[in-house]
Amino acid sequence: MRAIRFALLSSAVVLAACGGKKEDAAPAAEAAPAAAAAPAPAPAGAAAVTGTTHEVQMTGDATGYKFSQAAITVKAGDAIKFTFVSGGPHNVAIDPAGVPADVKSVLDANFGADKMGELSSKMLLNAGDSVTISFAGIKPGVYEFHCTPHLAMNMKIKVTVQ
Ligand SMILES: [Cu+2]
Repeated sequence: MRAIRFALLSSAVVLAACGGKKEDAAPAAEAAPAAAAAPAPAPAGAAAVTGTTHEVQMTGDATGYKFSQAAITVKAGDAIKFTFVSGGPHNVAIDPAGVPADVKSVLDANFGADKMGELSSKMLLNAGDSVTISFAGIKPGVYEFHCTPHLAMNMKIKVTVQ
């Protein structure tokens, strides 16, 4: 039975390598068993994530434009992964005026090297696109983020860093 399962997995790998349909996610999972236990990688240029990566969805439909929660509490060292679900484009940004001077450069870098501008993430254009912001090295406080395209529609999320 074990040999048969191995043979099936092997043929799935060959099919995937040839551009055939993906039969099974198992071979990829087996290839990288350590990935699940390790903290999520920080975006390029950002301080390393040492804690939890929280998931937040970004949606837009007939009921409005919003983050999946209006407020979230994280610990320094955590990260938030923002994922475009519907109604984009979306991004994640914060008004520089709302960021203490001694936090600004670290938080800006924590948006990642592909950010669109100071304290403003890249634009997410397609469903499934995401941006991860590291909160490593960020002083405890309350930070009010928004989506730039939908700021006028009140698409905001309050992040409390403990
Ligand atoms: Cu938006």
